[in-house]
Amino acid sequence: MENHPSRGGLRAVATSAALMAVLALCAPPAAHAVICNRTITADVVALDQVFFWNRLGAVQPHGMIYALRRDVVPINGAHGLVAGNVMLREDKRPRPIVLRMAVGDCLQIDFQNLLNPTPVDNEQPATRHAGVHVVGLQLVHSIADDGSNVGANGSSLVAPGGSATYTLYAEREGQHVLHSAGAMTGGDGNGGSSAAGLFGAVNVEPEGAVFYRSQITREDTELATEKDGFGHPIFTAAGQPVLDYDAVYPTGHPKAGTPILRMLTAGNELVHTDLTAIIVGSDPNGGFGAGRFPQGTYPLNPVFPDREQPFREFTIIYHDEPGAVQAFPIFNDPVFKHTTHSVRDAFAINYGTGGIGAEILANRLGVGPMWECAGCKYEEFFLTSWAVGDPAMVVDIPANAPCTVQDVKSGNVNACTPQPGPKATKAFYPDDPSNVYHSYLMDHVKFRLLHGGVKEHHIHHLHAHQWEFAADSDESSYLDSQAIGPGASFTLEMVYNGSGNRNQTVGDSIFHCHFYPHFAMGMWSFWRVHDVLEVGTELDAEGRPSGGARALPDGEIAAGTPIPGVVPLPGLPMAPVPQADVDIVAGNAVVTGAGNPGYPFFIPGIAGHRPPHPPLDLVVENGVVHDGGLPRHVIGPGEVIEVHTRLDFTKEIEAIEAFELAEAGEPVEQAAMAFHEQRFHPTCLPDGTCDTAVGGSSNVKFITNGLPRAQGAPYAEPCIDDFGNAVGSPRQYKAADIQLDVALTKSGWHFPQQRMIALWEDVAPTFSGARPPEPLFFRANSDDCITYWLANLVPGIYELDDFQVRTPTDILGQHIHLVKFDVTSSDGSGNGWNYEDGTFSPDEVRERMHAIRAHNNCLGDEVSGGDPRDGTFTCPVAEPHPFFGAGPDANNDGVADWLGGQTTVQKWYADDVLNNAGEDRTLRTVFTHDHFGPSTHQQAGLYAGLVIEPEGSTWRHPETGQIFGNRHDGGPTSWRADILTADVDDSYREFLLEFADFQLAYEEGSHPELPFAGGPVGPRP
Ligand SMILES: [Cu+2]
Repeated sequence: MENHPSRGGLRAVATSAALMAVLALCAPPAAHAVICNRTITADVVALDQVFFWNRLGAVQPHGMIYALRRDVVPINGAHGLVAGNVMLREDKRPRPIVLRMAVGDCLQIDFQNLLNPTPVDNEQPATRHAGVHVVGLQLVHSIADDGSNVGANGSSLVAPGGSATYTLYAEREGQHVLHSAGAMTGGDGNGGSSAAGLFGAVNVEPEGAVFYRSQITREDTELATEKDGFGHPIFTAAGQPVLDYDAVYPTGHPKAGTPILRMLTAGNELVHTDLTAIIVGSDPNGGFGAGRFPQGTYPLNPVFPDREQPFREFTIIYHDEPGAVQAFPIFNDPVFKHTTHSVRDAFAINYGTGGIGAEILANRLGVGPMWECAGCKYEEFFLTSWAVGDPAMVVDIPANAPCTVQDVKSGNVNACTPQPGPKATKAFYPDDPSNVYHSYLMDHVKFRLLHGGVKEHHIHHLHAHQWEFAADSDESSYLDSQAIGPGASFTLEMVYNGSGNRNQTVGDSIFHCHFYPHFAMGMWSFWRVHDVLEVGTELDAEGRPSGGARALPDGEIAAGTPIPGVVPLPGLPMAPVPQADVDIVAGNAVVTGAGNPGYPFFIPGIAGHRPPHPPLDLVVENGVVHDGGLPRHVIGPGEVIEVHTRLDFTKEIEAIEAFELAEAGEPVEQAAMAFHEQRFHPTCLPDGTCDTAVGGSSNVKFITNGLPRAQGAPYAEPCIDDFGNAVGSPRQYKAADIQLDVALTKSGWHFPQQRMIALWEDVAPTFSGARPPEPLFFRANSDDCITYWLANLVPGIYELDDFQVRTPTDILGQHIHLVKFDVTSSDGSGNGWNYEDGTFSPDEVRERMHAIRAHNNCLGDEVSGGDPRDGTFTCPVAEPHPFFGAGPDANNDGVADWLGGQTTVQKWYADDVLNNAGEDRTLRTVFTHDHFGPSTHQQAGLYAGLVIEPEGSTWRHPETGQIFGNRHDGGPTSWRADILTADVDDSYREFLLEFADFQLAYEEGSHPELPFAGGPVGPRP
């Protein structure tokens, strides 16, 4: 503590009194020896480990990681486990190590440095000393527990071969970045050993907690299942296996005597270091309510109605600057690298990435799961598992084979040619095959969010679920986006019992860095919420899904890819077993039998291709379907014309096989809707206690949404209270995405491809210049049930300009934050195995019609017709948009631009956010944007804001006095308003500001050769 020079007698006295008080508060640990509830031991080594970032081929030859000694083996058995001769066991996926302890425990890390004494390549730091430094935990014995070499302290790092012990104490729940302080910086400030992967986490659980595995193989599910006297597995009356959470591997098994699910041995040694876990507060092997934490463990907060349940934990570590070797040599090509640099695999979560560049290139090269996806154009298929598989999957033959690291680094695009077509035959690591984190509907979930990287800040954003910044405060900020910097960490406790949120929405919720360049460079993953029990995919002797096994579809791997067994939380009603059967035939899921097959098998997609729109997604108004003449469908292989140059990534479908899908849902979708329309499903507890009487009065019911299917919400009606009742005041918005030349400054700077959102009645005045262009700001009152219509009047191509390459932008969506919605169908995006929830550009509608007509040998064309089958799905013909008509012909191609225009539906609920006094704090300010092409055009203006006002408010223009929100399209609206609240004394004036960066703009009169070069029609600001 610094001694400040005194500036006067009185001041000096005050200062020293304050100093004394501070000293008393931080009395040194030596004076109060730490008393450890338990001492947990972890036998940790550091090793060099090559790992793949994903299935397309990005690789980390210079990888350095931590692992438990029991999880590594010698590379050369003859030399034993010595520094430089170490690798992970074959069945163990390279992942950041996660050590767990509880409040009041001590953690003793017995560390040995088994790194190669010399760097394996010139990407690794030269320093080979290493240790384990944990950010923020207390040192128990001495400064030697710090795992560092700083100041005048002795070094607590060790050279290769050396060992050290670090003992740490935890005082409060949370999570702590763990890393080596041996090589903290490297060349170009790249972060040394952390960039290579040498980091992990220590998670501190509530006092007394016991930790279990959450995701396991089918084999482990079977081994952990209770057996009868004959050794046969015991199943509940509803067909689920009865689990013994404390089972150990049997005699004769290579891991005999080791706990299967429990992460600690009886002697408190950590034997599992999974990213995911089940955290339990008391004995899990019991009936209803088993495994709970003691009452009073957490303060009350109405957005967390039951914080004492056992919970599922996802450890999510963002990291950057890994120096990954890319999948394809084109990333190092002297010309092309300027186009591909910003889309390489460079930003990661838990040693996995899904960079958009390699995905698009794989499609263009005809390799990987997207190898024959004709409909995959550009940014829009980036996140759909239907086309690209689950993110960060690792397979036996990567898509870039036979390219080597040397080929890729050479920067010579001709150094190798990836063998075209499907090559991979299996996905590895069936308990952890991808960057997908699993739970069941209604599971209480906490994210342990950490930044293990070295340089950049990130914005963790999660779809369809929220947390509060400080869950222990009932006045804390309600969030779905939060900044995190290197070394920092947060616990994100998910509101309303977590999985599926208040409306029990099944499906994939993506989380990603909201900095788009980082997102595009691979920083994204999924939280998958299941509606049926998953016991793990049955595998054959080679580790592939067995014939007839339930597995995920795949565009490349014919046997499909494994689904981990998702261990049920103890003491809670288990998800039912799937009703209809699933097996994989030639990569596609085949559903047989009646009832719900479970997510994602009710979604009628084709593996390796873009998924269909959701059912009940097209607007029907006065009996007219807003489909532009093209009904709901899914497309398969086809013929395309494509360009991929440094400046142009155009792709057009020429001929395509398409299959019409019922707008009301195919039979399998209707079966899943019927399942989710039933709120209570009698089921069993993990210990075998059942409620098999339908309508019986026990608590053993699995809960789903229970309200009828609706437009924009086929499986999870958002306007619902916590007891399953329909709620909310209806509010309707009708909006359109438009493109026009917008003036941005008084001096005439303008942007010809400005893309923005306007309400329907505001579109014409905005085009004519009568209304100044502004971001769409719109409002709802708390408890409003919002139906949002989205028409897309934007061209299907972003034209080449001085800023960006020519790219397809064939679909736009309205992704929204904070409000409640059905994530499969109102996410405004196409993430994971969900539907493609967006509105096609009229250009895309006509292009698909053209290709379908070509495939079916229709006479004439999609604009004028000319075939007797015109107007059927076989020979579709474009229709004008029911509200906007056929539109202008701004691009002078002889076809009205809006011919074929569609309108789709989103449904959102502005639910309340109560404090302990029962006051509604409202969701407040809600960001909304397109999620299909944000890297292309968010900076071109495509963003908006929804503000949730107090319940019962009216809104008024501050200057004209006009009342907002009474028009058929939800307008009028503005960035400013007087908010007249129910209690007039609370009324306020509101100004809404949308900050944006990288706005594209041209000087007045520059580049007359560009499209729309005539300058803006509209007024200057
Ligand atoms: Cu980021």
